[in-house]
Amino acid sequence: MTLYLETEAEEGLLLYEKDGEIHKKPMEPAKGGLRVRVPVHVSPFRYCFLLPEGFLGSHGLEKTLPRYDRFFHLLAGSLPPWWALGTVYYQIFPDRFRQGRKELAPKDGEWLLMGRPIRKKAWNEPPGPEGALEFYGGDLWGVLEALPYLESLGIEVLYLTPIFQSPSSHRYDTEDYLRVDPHLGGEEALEALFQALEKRGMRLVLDGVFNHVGATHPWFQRALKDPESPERSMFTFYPDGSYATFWGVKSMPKLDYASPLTQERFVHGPRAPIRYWMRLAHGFRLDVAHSIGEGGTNRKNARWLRALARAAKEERPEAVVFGELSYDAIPTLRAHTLDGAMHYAGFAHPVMEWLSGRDVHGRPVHLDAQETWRVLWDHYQALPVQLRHSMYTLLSSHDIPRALWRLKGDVERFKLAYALLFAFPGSPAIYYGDEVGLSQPNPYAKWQGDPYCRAPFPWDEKRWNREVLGFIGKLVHLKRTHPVLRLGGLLPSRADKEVLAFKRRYQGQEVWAFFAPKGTRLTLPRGLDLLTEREVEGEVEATYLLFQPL
Ligand code: ARE
Repeated sequence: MTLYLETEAEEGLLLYEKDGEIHKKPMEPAKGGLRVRVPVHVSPFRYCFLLPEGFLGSHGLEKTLPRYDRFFHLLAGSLPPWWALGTVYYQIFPDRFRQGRKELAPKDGEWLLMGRPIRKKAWNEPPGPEGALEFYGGDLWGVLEALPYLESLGIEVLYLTPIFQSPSSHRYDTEDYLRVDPHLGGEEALEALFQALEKRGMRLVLDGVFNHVGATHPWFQRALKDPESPERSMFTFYPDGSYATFWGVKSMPKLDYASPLTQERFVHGPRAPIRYWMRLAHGFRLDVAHSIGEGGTNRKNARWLRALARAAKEERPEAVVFGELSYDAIPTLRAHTLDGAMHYAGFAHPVMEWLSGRDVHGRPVHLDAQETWRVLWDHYQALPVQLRHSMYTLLSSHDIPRALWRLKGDVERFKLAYALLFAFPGSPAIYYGDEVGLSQPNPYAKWQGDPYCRAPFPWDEKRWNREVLGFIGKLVHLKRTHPVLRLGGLLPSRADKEVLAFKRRYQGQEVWAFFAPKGTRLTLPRGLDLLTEREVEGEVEATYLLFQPL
């Protein structure tokens, strides 16, 4: 395989690791930089460069030889499908997006969840503190109805949070993996949605909750009631009678992947949901991917992530399988596991900390543009080279406060954040409603995402922020029509306390991106302002700018 390095340097060496030793290979000049053929003999293949100005590894230039974990990592073997590179996702929380068939909605008090009756709320009521118990009655027929809207926005892939039969409104407590929740329209609605998406050239990613099941799942009920049952092996029971869970949540007993029965039911068997549903999906997001493993822990985590991804691809070779990795995604991704990650630490957290002055829990933090850039750059550089463009990258999600709310309704700053999301490498994800300026009801004094970030989508267009909608639509269009934004490498540019700037470069095309919440003055050559489609040259004032030199 040939590696290209975009650089001004005229000579350089490739340094790579083999059998614990460093080997050297001279690089030859190529257009815009240097080139070298690499002998990939193990995966990950670890390498860095020696250039006249120093060693270049995943943490940037260093004066001395970097440690191995600061080398670049190249994976051999299966790659993310081509369509997942820089693609535009739209995340839907099915109970809250759109109601297609009123009669499907659960009725007030229809069943108990953790001993309490569920509630049916009106579409325009704000979400209250009872999250999991509150149903609005959105369904998959509603999503189907909304496809013209989503297509006109330019969305390429829908990611739905769980849709299988479950007692809560978030449906992360699965009761039956082979049944689409009847309140969402059942398999008939999923099939119709899938067909309609395919017709439009769009795709569907489902949420795979395979770390735990819901406590009402018959497998767990059997295990709980009968210690002799075969299902007992699927979970981890402790001597005091308690059992392993997701995060201490009793209604979510954790699966033990050491059990052959768990393996059969979730990985190898034909009815393993990740196989079974590949007929009606193009991929899966693995919920709590970092936690899946054996013995009530994440032991052999990489092994089981790999096995799950392989199972999906056996059914559909072009499937995408990415993990929810809410901490440091790098070690998991380097271990040859998944096609990418729904991640927070590498983008959403630093960007929102910089722009809002608070972390995801509402604690004050101070991060300037330069420090923010450092985090983004380090994370990007440290990713396995093949996965940089398939990372599911977001600003808002169903687990964290909405970006607009965190920015206290400051639309200009919100636009800046979205422009940065779309300019940065990765697959940008729009959380339903962000594009029309949907925010959260509660005051800032009570800092919380879930359940307040899950308000129903406002279909009354009078409530839409048209400016935001037009702006995000424009960003989607730019991402889709400019291969440089989709596939281009990332290059550092100016970074100081006030301005975060970088370049993207791809096959001779460049885009320069500038972000300065307080405004900045730039001196530019002749070029195009991609957002306004106007030609600019010389001194300009900007808070954000996507610029293409001519
Ligand atoms: C409910 C309540 C919460 C309460 C929680 C614990 O609504 O207010 O805090 O219970 O008692 C699902 C539902 C949630 C529900 C939860 C438990 O959607 O509404 O919460 O089940 O019943 C961490 C994990 C990460 C996880 C997030 C939520 O590492 O895997 O927390 N995300 C997934 C899904 C969730 C889902 C589950 C897991 C369970 O996306 O929607 O919850 O299936 C910071 C923190 C991290 C945190 C991360 C992301 O970085 O430090 O710990 O991740 O943010 O939020």
